[in-house]
Amino acid sequence: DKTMKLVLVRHGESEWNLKNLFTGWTDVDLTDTGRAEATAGGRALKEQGYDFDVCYTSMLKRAIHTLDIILDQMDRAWLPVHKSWCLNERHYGALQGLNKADAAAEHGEDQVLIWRRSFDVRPPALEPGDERDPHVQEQFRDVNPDNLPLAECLADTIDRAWPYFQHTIAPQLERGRRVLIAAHGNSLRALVMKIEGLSPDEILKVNIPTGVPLSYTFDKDWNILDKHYIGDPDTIKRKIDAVANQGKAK
Ligand code: DG2
Repeated sequence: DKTMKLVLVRHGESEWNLKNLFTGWTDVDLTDTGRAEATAGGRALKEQGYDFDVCYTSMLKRAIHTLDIILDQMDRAWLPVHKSWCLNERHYGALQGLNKADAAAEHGEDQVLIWRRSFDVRPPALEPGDERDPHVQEQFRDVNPDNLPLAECLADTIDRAWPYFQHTIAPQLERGRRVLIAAHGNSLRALVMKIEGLSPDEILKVNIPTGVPLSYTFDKDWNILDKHYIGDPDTIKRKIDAVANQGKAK
């Protein structure tokens, strides 16, 4: 079997997903619902016969804990896990901590859609030295400061997530290793855009549900032989619509 197997999963519901706040690099934990989503995702992977050789995640605990829960469900807590800031969520700049529905009421739903889903429009940046500035956060002290953002559009996230995928993850897949990546709505949209060769217009409409594994099978030339979410189609559609609707004014 010369096919390559990759599964992507967005973390389960976080404390700030529940409050509908722009999160980005804010290091909030999962809610009980989020932990239950991760448990269900891990169980579904096991039931459907999935297995992995190596795992990747971000440096943010909502993704790390989701991966831990999934691996526990699969009795694979011993698998190697690599953490990188390159898989962190898109940095949401000065929007971090604002409510998405309030922002839509104040600035309009069109503006919020641009902030959330445009390919190359950056949200407003943090002031350097802001307590949310990753340059002053201990968590990112080992990252080259020149690489740390004050705000990112999706194109910026692609510029760090895609080279990491190409140089670090893709060689593992090409050697036949089965890979699981636990990351975030927009860092996964960055990977999906490149993996599927989508245009900025096409990726605008892509919303990734929380805690639902997305399975890809490629041939040796990276053509997609199969792509599907693992779970009940109605539940998945409801979750995708809920993500899309987070930017509507109440
Ligand atoms: C969300 C995504 O990130 O938000 O940063 O607010 O996946 O870590 O919960 P995640 C955030 P949207 O771009 O979907 O608004």
